[in-house]
Amino acid sequence: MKRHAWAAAGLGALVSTLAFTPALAGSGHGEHDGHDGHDRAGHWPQEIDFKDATRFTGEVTDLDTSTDAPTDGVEATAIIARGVDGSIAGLKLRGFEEEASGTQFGAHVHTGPCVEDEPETAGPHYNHDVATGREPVRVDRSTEVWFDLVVSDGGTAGDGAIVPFVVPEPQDGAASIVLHEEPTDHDGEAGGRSACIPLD
Ligand SMILES: [Cu+2]
Repeated sequence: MKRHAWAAAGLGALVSTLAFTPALAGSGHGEHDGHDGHDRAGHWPQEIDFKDATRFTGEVTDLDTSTDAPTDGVEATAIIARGVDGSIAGLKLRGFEEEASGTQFGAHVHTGPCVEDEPETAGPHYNHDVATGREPVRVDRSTEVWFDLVVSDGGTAGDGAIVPFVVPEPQDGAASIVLHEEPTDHDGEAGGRSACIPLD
């Protein structure tokens, strides 16, 4: 709970800091000494040794073209940055219609790819306990990547997540982010699947 509040509050700083993190700003695998932030001292992302990141920018994939959904035609920017023993993920959406203002819904990292009109192809949530064989499997913000989204008056929505595990590469089990119709409940359920953001 505390971790998530911190993550949400830090998203703005996270996104701007990511842009200035040498390992991410360059070709993606550049060397850095990790001590270049004296004017940003105490800024938490400096404590994470980023190894690499997955990024996507573009229109979301419609998982149900037969019905109108608030996410139709929305543009997404997603980034998942992997550290040594944790990851940070950021999701930004823009281009919602005016009447979508105030709409709340959940999104999660899923295992399968985005295919138009095939919501089930995106598979289940990526769950780190399932991936590593840990029992009993926990379904929460410490084992899965969840985003809580609320559409602003300006037609945007965004959220961030910090997780205590390394999110795998897309081909190894974290292939997409699925946007759902409802907010995420305690069991990780968020209703139907409206759109999908490919990470592969
Ligand atoms: Cu989901």
